[in-house]
Amino acid sequence: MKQHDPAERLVVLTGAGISRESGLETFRDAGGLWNRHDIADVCTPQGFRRDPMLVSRFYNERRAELAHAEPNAAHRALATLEQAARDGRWNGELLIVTQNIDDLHERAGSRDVVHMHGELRRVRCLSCGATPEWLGDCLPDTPCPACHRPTLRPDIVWFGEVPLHMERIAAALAACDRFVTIGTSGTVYPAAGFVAEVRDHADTLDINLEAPATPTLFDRTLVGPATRMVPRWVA
Ligand code: BJW
Repeated sequence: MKQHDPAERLVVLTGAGISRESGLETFRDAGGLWNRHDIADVCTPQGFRRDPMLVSRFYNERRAELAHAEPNAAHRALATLEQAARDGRWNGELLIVTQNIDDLHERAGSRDVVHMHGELRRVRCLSCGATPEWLGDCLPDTPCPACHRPTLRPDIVWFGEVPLHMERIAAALAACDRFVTIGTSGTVYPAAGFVAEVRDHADTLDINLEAPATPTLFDRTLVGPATRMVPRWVA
């Protein structure tokens, strides 16, 4: 069978800003999550060991908020682009690498999505390694559905832990012709370093509500809300 050889290989890295207009908070913006929560308390393995109830409640609340959130025009525009590749209307290939733990890309219709910081709608068992889908509350004494031990944690990558799917991401970055970031502050590594990895072989574009405060490594920037800028860029 002839191998499909797309004319363009596109990697899109999304951050909390793409889901802001769906009603989900970002981290570092004014009024964002880190204004009300201490990162060391809720977003590190040490914080979870110290106070598993506090961390469980933090993620239970966010899981409940996610149940009421809907994908927006930016998520849908990316899903439409992937569909165009499947239908042969665009001779390209799109991989979405998201730092977000929400499932709004998938609910918009995207299929090729890599969650490098984990998923809110999963938990992970520290005893047996199962990662069952989880839609309701999960507390420190909740038993694992597979091994029945009360050793579940959010399936989230916290600071100091290794992000997921790094081999697949590295291969996609090495092969891409175009790299686009949407709604990320570019402050958390390794994602913040991707633009430096690709800029010698790929066109780079950053889409963000705010103009960059310092000189950036990107070839181009589009400033404005994701729901307006992403559909315009994809069109
Ligand atoms: C809009 C908008 C609209 C608003 N339209 N735009 C010193 C130097 C370098 C690195 C380190 C260091 N010390 C420690 C490290 C490593 C550390 C790190 O990077 N720390 C930095 C703080 C310095 N990183 C790690 O520990 C990572 N692991 C690691 O490095 O392992 C080593 C290793 C790597 C690779 C291979 C092998 C080994 C793990 C990082 C885990 C991050 N986890 C979190 C929590 C996830 C779960 C949760 O959601 O609770 O991930 S932290 C948080 O930040 C979350 C996000 O995914 C991540 C990035 O945030 P994001 O998405 O950029 O959001 P914001 O709020 O920062 O920005 C929003 C943007 O949107 C803004 O720019 C707005 O303007 C914009 N916006 N509305 C368009 N409508």
